[in-house]
Amino acid sequence: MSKHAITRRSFLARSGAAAALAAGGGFVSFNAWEQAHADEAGGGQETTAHSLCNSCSSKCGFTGYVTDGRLGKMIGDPDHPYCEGTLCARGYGYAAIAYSEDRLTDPLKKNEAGEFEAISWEQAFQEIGEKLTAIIDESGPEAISLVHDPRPSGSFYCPRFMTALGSPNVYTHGASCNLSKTSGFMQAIGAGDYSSDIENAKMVLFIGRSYADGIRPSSVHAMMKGHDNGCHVVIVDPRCNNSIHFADEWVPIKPGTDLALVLAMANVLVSQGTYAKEYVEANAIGYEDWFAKLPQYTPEWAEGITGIPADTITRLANELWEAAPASSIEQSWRAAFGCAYQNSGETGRAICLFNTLLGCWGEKGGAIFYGGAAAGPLDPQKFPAPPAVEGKKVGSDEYPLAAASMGTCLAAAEAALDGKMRAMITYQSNMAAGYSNPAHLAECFDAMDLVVAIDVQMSETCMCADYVLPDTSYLERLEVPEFVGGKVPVVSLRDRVIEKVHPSTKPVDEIFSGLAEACGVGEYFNFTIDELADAQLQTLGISLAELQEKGTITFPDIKVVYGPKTEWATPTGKIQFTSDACAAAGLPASPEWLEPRVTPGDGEFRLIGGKQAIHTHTQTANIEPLMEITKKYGLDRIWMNADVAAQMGIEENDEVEVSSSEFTGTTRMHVTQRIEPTSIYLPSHYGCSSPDQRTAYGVGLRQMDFVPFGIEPVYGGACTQEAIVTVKKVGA
Ligand SMILES: Nc1nc2c(c(=O)[nH]1)N[C@H]1C(S)=C(S)[C@@H](COP(=O)(O)OP(=O)(O)OC[C@H]3O[C@@H](n4cnc5c(=O)[nH]c(N)nc54)[C@H](O)[C@@H]3O)O[C@H]1N2
Ligand SMILES: Nc1nc2c(c(=O)[nH]1)N[C@H]1C(S)=C(S)[C@@H](COP(=O)(O)OP(=O)(O)OC[C@H]3O[C@@H](n4cnc5c(=O)[nH]c(N)nc54)[C@H](O)[C@@H]3O)O[C@H]1N2
Ligand code: SF4
Ligand SMILES: [Mo]
Repeated sequence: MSKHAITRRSFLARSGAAAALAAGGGFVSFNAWEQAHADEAGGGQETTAHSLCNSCSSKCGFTGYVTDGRLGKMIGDPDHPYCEGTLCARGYGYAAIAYSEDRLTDPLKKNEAGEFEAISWEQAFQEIGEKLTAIIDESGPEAISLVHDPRPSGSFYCPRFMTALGSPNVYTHGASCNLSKTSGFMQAIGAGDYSSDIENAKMVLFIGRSYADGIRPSSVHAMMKGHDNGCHVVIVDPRCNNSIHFADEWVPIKPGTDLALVLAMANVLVSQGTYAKEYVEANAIGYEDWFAKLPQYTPEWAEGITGIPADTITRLANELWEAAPASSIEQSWRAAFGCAYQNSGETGRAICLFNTLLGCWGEKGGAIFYGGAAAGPLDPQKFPAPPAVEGKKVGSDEYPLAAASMGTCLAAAEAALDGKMRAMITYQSNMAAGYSNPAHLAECFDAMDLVVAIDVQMSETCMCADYVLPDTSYLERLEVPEFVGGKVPVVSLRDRVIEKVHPSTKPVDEIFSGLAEACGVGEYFNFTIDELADAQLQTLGISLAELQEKGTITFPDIKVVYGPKTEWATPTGKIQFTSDACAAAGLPASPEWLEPRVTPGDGEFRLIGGKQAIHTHTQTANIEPLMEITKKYGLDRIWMNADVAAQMGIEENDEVEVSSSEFTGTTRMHVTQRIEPTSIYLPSHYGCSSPDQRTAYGVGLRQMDFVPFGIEPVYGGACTQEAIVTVKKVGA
């Protein structure tokens, strides 16, 4: 609980004036709600603490209000750059995890019969420690691996633990998120991310990214501002996604063909000579090579592949050029080229080259790069660093362009099948359900000698594990400070908001310290999380107490300065229209059209996924209030184009059977004009197969079940949309 507690009485005194204003304006604010419910709360003791949401990777800052030990309210922190004072529905809903009846409460061990039995932490640490050290002794530290979805403390403890054991095999969830696009960007511009300055832009083209569905509140705010400021927003998506509310135009595209669109738009500009010639000549290498290839990629050619009329392709290219440099193709995140197809990495590369033609890098309204702050080096006596590990991650030879910071965890899992990977630890990762074909991943886990899953509920990955270790919920733990880049970068803090609900759970720092001790490398973990957080902050002249009080502290000196960007962290120091690393890996030196792995024929569809605003990946389906919304609005249904459905005699809400080479399942159909005819859309959050998640279990279908296991050559992404399905009405 925060030391900076305020009493209910003082909070109400401060909020009274705001409540009066709100009532006069004809709407009820949180402050007015607070007033109205003050009596009901029985005047209990209220405390507050700043913390960070854990429902998705945005980790928005909020203030938690706790009455008599129970969380009652959360308000987004105005200074936090991702939330800007607003949390999304998932943020509120996911807080219920702390009180979920399906929480893991004790360490579990799988017995001979495949059932889990509760054991003590001492036994868990000791047995896992013995098994890990035995595997290291027999097969070397490269036979163990760890997969995590980076969170503040996880990003510190996971690599430290693995480095202490001598293993380079630390992976993020990236192979199922943004690995391909990040790796493609790296080849072109030497950076894995950029941001479209949509608030100041004249035009932004979104390709397979929906701010209004795959939510980060600040992105939604920026899109709203951009729209209000007259920015021309275009959405290229097989579905008319919910960002249409802030957009002018939906351009339906056949999934997996975005590379053809980008190549053709580049051809339009280069063949007309309407591109930022001086900028390209001064900042890029290899453009002559790419330009020489472009004439074959005519808008008419691209129309045949993408389904987008040639004159629309020409118009979009010209509109982007007319708006340049205050225009860009937005960087996207996951879907179209994060980890979807065997051409995802190359699509990412081509998008960076197209933006270069616009001369928009660093420009106001263009595509900009954020700076960030970081903690300085720690006292080596108190926080001794384990010796650096020399070797490369498993998978980096086969997937040489996979960004080294992420690696491809799928290759690590597959290495189990030939006995090379013997143990895997997962932290806050549901790899078995969400990263590729679950049946294949279960085989990989089966082939390992040891699988340890650290989670808060019985995920599908936990079901594959030999040991399951129960973390505290995010509301119950302090984590290391989180540095966030932005127009003005910040540092912010996940702090304890409530006391532990289940006494036998342990926070992530204690879990890794316990495991390290049991593996004989405890000397690298001889400090508390409070000491570590404070020491990191002190390197910047901030104390833990100060950050606990403020929640978020800004670094205004590192703010974005507009102007053409001319420095590039590529091997050549230039924007690389040709990349030696791509050529060495067997790709063309500059991007060319590359087909997706599969293409639907007559009577077939490509299965695509996508986020819904009220759910996160697989982790919120078991949250009752969020699942109620799903059920009320039939959000677990799949989508089919209305004309196609009419031809097939399928109507709204019909029960349908969906089949791929891997899986067959039944669900209900949503018939709509908001999807192009060759796609079937399956929302990404359903089909939980863990009976212990009683709310989520068995609701809807799981996209990954239909997807054949496959890894994008060279880049290492999961190829999550290289899946063909057929659909028929049940009983027809
Ligand atoms: N509500 C919610 N918000 C989230 C998350 C969440 O789980 N839930 N997760 C966060 C995370 S980690 C991420 S990575 C982001 C993901 O954010 P996004 O990348 O926006 O996520 P998606 O919903 O997977 O895909 C966006 C759109 O791409 C479209 N699409 C699918 N295939 C193609 C294609 O081949 N071409 C084109 N042009 N479009 C295609 C889909 O129809 C969808 O509308 O969201 C973040 N925010
Ligand atoms: N089916 C499906 N698959 C997906 C996606 C999807 O939307 N649907 N999205 C893709 C994308 S964009 C991404 S980024 C990845 C994300 O991949 P993951 O990060 O693996 O996300 P989740 O599938 O939500 O699984 C998170 C796991 O962490 C657990 N967890 C939640 N809170 C805590 C905590 O405080 N401590 C610990 N130890 N565990 C906790 C949850 O119970 C859950 O089992 O998934 C990818 N795969
Ligand atoms: S975007 Fe929503 S779910 Fe994600 S961290 Fe922010 S409030 Fe939480
Ligand atoms: Mo993601």
